[in-house]
Amino acid sequence: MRTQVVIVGSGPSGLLLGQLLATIGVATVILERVDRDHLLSRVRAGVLEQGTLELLDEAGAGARLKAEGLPHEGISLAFDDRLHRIDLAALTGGKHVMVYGQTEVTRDLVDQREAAGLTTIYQASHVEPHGFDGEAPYVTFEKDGVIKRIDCDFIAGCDGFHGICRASVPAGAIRTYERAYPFGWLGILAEVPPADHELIYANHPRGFALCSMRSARRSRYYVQCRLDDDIGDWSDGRFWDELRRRLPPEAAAKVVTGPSFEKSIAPLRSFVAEPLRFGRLFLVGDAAHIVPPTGAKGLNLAASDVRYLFWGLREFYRDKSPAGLEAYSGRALARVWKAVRFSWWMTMMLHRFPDTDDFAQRIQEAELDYLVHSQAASAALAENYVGLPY
Ligand code: RFL
Ligand code: PHB
Repeated sequence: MRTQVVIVGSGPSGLLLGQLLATIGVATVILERVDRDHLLSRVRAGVLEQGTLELLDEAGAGARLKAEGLPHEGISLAFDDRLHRIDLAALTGGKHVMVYGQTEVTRDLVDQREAAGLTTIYQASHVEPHGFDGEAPYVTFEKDGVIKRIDCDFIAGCDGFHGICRASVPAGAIRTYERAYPFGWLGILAEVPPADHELIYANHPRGFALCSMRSARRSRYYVQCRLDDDIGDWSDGRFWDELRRRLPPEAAAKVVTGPSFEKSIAPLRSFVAEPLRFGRLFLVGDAAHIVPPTGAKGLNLAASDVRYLFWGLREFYRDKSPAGLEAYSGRALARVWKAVRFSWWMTMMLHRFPDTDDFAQRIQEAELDYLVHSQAASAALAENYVGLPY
């Protein structure tokens, strides 16, 4: 079997790249480890930058997003028992973000791919990229007990943090940077109206909390927890009590409780691998970098990488020029590192660290106070939150 680009991984990066390439007639095959139902049941990100919306639209997957997404023009920071609104739109010349679940983004892209009759091979195991340092790369995998091979021009490693593509690069050719944080986020989904019409990021002596949503009837909440916490010890009752204790009274009073239908703990990590190109293999999205979710940047960075790689592949196939592919790693990483910085900074400012001394605590309080009272500082947060320009 032969195609132009083999895409490993059918998460948002792989699907979006596949649909964009389809708009210029470039053939792709997606190899995905899990089955279709599993893929469509994952709950993750919720905040999309305008640049991500534009790219989804360009890929032909923007219609439902425009009809059902919730545009947000502000967020609130909560500390000292008060809410402080950051007016994203006023501080950025009218920009906003869209609240729309990653689960829905994935579904829209899968629908689009299926409608176009493009190939995705689910439950492909033992996927392995080969020959990407030469002119004739190929990928092998096992499906239903049979080993298969696809020859291609390029391999896009869109297979997430635990994927095989980054792991296939010789150790001496790649450099990684990492920071692990000493806590996790316990997240729930519940069929209850959100506490507020905008997101609330709370710094409280008991730990961070976040009020988010998926729709006017569905809420997404998170509380900072210990990394060794057992999910079984977090009953719904305990979760709701803890959430309300960490919010200012005016917000806590508006929390509507109900049974959760999803509950999980995620560790927080910053990670970057460099470069993003190894001959004819490209790393994209979580396969190359991870940010803590505090800045709402992971999915948006995946879309940012896809945009630059799409430009490079378009230049290669349409104009017969390798320049865009050669520029991919540098262009993408410049944007990645700024989002890594922003996500790290939001994480440091909003969480309680187990080993914080009094000095560090007072610095964190001064930072929050400065942030909400300085137009320049608020504008810097807003500019990053809505997404830096391309
Ligand atoms: P994904 O989504 O991990 O998809 C990778 C796909 O590759 C498949 N795969 C393989 N396939 C074949 N062979 C192999 N060997 C394979 N190994 C893996 C996997 O099954 C999977 O289908 O990576 P992608 O596409 O780069 O997308 C990245 C985003 O999913 C991620 O950055 C975001 O979810 C991060 N994130 C957030 N991002 C935002 O922009 N805004 C947010 O508000 C936000 N909130 C979050 C988040 C992530 C969270 N968690 C759980 C990590 C909140 C949370 C709690
Ligand atoms: C979410 O709705 O899941 C969400 C929103 C904002 C974040 C992280 C996650 O910063």
